Parts: sequence; C-alpha cells; structure tokens
Amino acid sequence: MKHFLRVLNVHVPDKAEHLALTPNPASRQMLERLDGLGVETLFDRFDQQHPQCGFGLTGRCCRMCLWGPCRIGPKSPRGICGKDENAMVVGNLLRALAAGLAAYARHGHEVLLAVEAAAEGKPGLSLIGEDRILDLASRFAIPIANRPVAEVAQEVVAVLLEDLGRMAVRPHRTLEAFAPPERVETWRALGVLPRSATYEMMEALHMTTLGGCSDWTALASQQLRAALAYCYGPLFGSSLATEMLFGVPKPRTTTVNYGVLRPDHVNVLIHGHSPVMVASLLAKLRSPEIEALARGAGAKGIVIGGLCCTGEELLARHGVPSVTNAGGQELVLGTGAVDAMVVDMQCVIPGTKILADCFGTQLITTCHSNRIPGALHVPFDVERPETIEADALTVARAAVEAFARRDRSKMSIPQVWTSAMAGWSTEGVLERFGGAGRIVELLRSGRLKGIAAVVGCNTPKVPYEHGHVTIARKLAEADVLVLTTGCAAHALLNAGLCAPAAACSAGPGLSAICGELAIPPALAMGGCMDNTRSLRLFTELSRVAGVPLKDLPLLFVCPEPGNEKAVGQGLAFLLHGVSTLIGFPGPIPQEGNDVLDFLSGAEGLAKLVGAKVYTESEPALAAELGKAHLDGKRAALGWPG
Ligand code: BF8
Repeated sequence: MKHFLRVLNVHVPDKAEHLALTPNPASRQMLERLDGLGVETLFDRFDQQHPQCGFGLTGRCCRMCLWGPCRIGPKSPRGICGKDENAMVVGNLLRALAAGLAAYARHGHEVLLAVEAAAEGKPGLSLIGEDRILDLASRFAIPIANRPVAEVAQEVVAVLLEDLGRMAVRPHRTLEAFAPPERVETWRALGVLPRSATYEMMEALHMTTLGGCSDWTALASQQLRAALAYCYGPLFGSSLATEMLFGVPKPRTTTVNYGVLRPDHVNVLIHGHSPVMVASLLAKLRSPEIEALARGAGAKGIVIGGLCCTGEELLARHGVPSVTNAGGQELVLGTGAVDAMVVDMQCVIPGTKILADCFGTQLITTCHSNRIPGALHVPFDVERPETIEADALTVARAAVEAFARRDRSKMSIPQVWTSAMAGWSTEGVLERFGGAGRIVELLRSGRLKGIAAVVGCNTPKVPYEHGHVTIARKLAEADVLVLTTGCAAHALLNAGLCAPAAACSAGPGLSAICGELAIPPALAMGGCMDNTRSLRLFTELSRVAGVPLKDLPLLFVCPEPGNEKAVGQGLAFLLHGVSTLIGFPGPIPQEGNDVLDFLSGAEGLAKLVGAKVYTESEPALAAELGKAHLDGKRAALGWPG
C-alpha cells in the first residue's frame, strides 16, 4: 500500500511500489532477494516510519531551542517563544542549508589542504592539474611568469581557503572571478553578497537560536546569502581543488552497474566523497603486491567499483566502473559478493553496517569524521599526508584479506551491465561542441530546445530512480540536453542514458547532435560538487549569447532531494536565475503559506532573481512542467518552439 501524506496531498511509495517502478533490473533483483531473505533495508524502515509526522513534513516542527519541540498547527499558531510558522519554516530550511554547507566545507577543506601539501612537496600527493592551477591563477590575478607551478598553486589555495573561512569584510574572490556581472549586481542590490562559507554558516545558526531572528524575510535573506557562500566557497572550492590535484577529467567509456562484480574476484567498493585517499588506494589495489596477495588468496583478480560521488570521481578520472548510489548502498551488499566497502565522508548510511554484517562484508572507514561501530577504522589525516601510502596499503590489504572469509552460499550477482560514457567537464563539453557559440546557435535554432541539469540524491519518498530516469528520458525526447551528477548520474548511467547509443532515444534534434558529436543525450559531469561545472557552462552560454541566465532555456531538476546538501544546490542555481524543479514537495507547507509564495509565486524569488521553484512528484508531469518552462523561455526570446 502506498502511503498518503495528507498535509502535502501526495502519495509516497511503499517497498512494493519501489520494486515495481525502479528502472534498474539489478536494483529490483536485489530488493526482491533481500525481501525474500528477510533482510531489512532503508525501504523497509521507510515503511515502518509511517505515518510520518505532518508537522515535520511541512517544516512546522521546531527543535531550535531546548524549550521545545514545538509544533505549529490550528491549535497552536506560535511556538513557545512566540515564533510564527513562516519563521519556523524558513529557520528549518536555513539550518538544513547550513548543515549542507558544513558538509561541503569539510570536503573542500580536505581537498584544499591536500593541494597545499602537494604544493609543499610533501610525500604521497602530487599536483597533476597544472592547467587548472594556471587558469585559477589568472582569474585571481596571481602572477605566474617564471614561477614554479607549485608556488602558484599555494597562492591559489590561499584564496580558495580564505573564501571558505574569512571572518573579515573583504571581497569574495571566487565569486568575483566566476559569477556573471549581471548576477553580482542583482545580489548586491538584494544585499545578499556573502562574506565566506564559515561566516554565513555561523550567522545562519546564530540567527536561528532562541530569540535570534523572528523576521522570516531576514532569515530568507540569510538563506540566499548562505546559498551563495555555499556555491562559491565549498562547492567551487571542492571541484576546482580536485581538478588542481588530479587534473580536469576527459570523457571515457566504460561498463557500469551491479554486473561488474565478479564471483571469482576480490570485489572492493569505494564509497563517499573525498577523492584524496581513494587515488592512493586505487594505486595500491592495482599494484603487483596487492594483486599477488589476491591471487594468493585464490582470487582471479581485483574488481573495484564506485558508489555515490566518490564513484563518479573514480569513473571520470580512472575509468573505475560505478555501481550504484546512496539508495543502492545497502542493496549492492545483498549480492553477497562485496568483500570490502571502503567509505570516507557523507551519505554513508548506518544501514550499510547491518547489511555488511549479514553478508560478511568488511566495512572500512577512512575519515576522522565518520565512525561506524564495528568497522575497521584507518583514518587518513590530510594534515599528515606522509601516512597516506601506508594507510592506503593497510586498507588494500584488509580488503583483499576479506576475500577468504566470503560466504559463497550467499552470493547472487545480478547479471546487468551498462555501457556508459563519463568524465565531462565544462571545458570538455565546450570542446566537443566546438565552443559556447555553437551551443547557443543550436539553442537559438531550436535543434536543441534547452539544457537541464538533472541531479541530486535518492529519497524513499519517490520511487527509487524512477523520477531521475523518467524525467531525463522525457526531456531528451523533447530535444533537451541533460547534464547529470551525483546519485542522479548513477541512475542515468545504469539506465544507459549516458551511452552514445542512447542517442536514438532522444528527440530528432538532440539525436542528430549526439550522432554528429558521438555523445550521449545525458552527460555525466561528476559528483555533486561538480554541479559547478554545469553552472560554469550555463554562465559561459549566457555570456556568449548576451542573454542573462534567467532568460535562457535552462533548468535545474532534483527529482529525489535527500541530503541537506541538496538545499544549497537548488538555491545556488535559483540565485543565478535558473529555475528549480523538485520531485518532492517538502518540507514547506503547501497551502497559502508566505514561504511557499516566496519560493514559487510571481512576487517572491521570481521577481528578485528571475527564477522559481516548481514541485511535482509524478515524473511524467514533472517533465511536462520542465518542458513548459523551457518553452516559455524560448517564446520570450522569440526562439522557435
Ligand atoms: O553529494 S547526490 S545522496 S552522494 S548529497 Fe549524497 Fe545526495 Fe547522493 Fe554525493 Ni550529493
């Protein structure tokens, strides 16, 4: 039975509906198998949580002080402190944004310190992305003539680190270097130019403490300020620093999906977000020493697979097959063939340990911030990079040693493989198309009707991966080029939409373009922080077209918002004038609420920044909404529909 959420007037799926609608046969097979074995996953626990609290679902539950929790409803229109519904709803959203900001800041900080360590010549790390270092240096007006790249890199890192943590009132250098001037003026007029990620995070928490700020419009302003800090601090910082360290990826084709696991190989999955240690781990797992260890244990070799954003990173830069996303992290353990799962930071749910114990998988944690009781903990400390080689070797050994303990009676690997092309960067897309001018020409002529970034997490509140795949397919059929990252990218990769062969499923305009350029209709752009690549591409198109971002046929689509990090992603694009389509309507009240009007109405964000939020949980309808939005932009520009 589906669950009906009365306060939001939507149905959410039960496990049976997930099973019926999830597009990947491998996920379906695993859901059925685990169901048969009586092993619980997040999909069972979601069912157990129903009915979910209507106050929480609509953002009207406050736990921002110790007087509460307070709930706002007809009987009690204010919290104990006197806070009203609007302030509570925005306050909750602001806190979610601050948590997401903290997550990316921690991620960005780790990668930036790794770049710094590499630039200082510390062992275990090296600077491969010379092009990105020089590019950033020129954007930040850092002299490069007759200077070693490492020295230039240190100055670039100093700028990025300062944008992450500045307390003083000084210009935000990354924002100034990358944001479109028209947008900067809009943000200045709104008074939402940020100081730094850390400062805006502090202010967000400060404003939402007991007796902090009760004016919801001021909280909404802070939301916008913090979203810009999120975008141009942690998000740009993580993505660019990773490119400084490991280079800008290039498109490459490989095979993905659950079928890459092999019964007679050591199967190691790498899961999380930080790219720093995984590069060393990969080198160790591919070293003759560890290969020999595997063969000595009776394995025919080592298979490495990627999950979540680390999976996207490994796929893009090293051609390591990706397997699944946040929603599938338990399911893949149900294959009984995963000897070790190595996890670093974020989106690693505690349920993985339960499944790991059921199927004998060795769980290994490598980040100080993420401990899981019972897992082997080999923490990598970026401030002591000299241990990275030894740490990676310890992890690789432990992963291979787990092979001997595998219970082969529990093995069942779905025989599902998909060909996929990944590794698209801003520069890679521009180069393949022949420049921004060519893309603008395609948009103007109507051969391409628009570009949509279909991104984001998984949530059990919509049928697993069904929204991602349905929306992307329907947009591609309507000649809309899809850019994808994060968990959405895993869904599209496994569905075959990121393979050039999928060109035939696109509309006539996009299909012909894909054929000419040998590209798929959905371009996998990396992990979630690499949404900055799509944003930079959009910005470049706007510059070359001479049309503000808010007027172009562009869209940001998040069919399955899950992690708090998703709040900042959507807002960042909104602030640039790119409307956002969300696949689940919450946590905001749906009827006659000022916050909803602000996000979705004509007088709020639409007036301030030229973009608004659409919500639609039925993916076919969501795709129609998206197409109508893009058509509207085209019509306003006088471009053919
Ligand atoms: O940063 S899409 S569930 S994996 S948060 Fe997490 Fe969401 Fe997946 Fe990567 Ni992004």
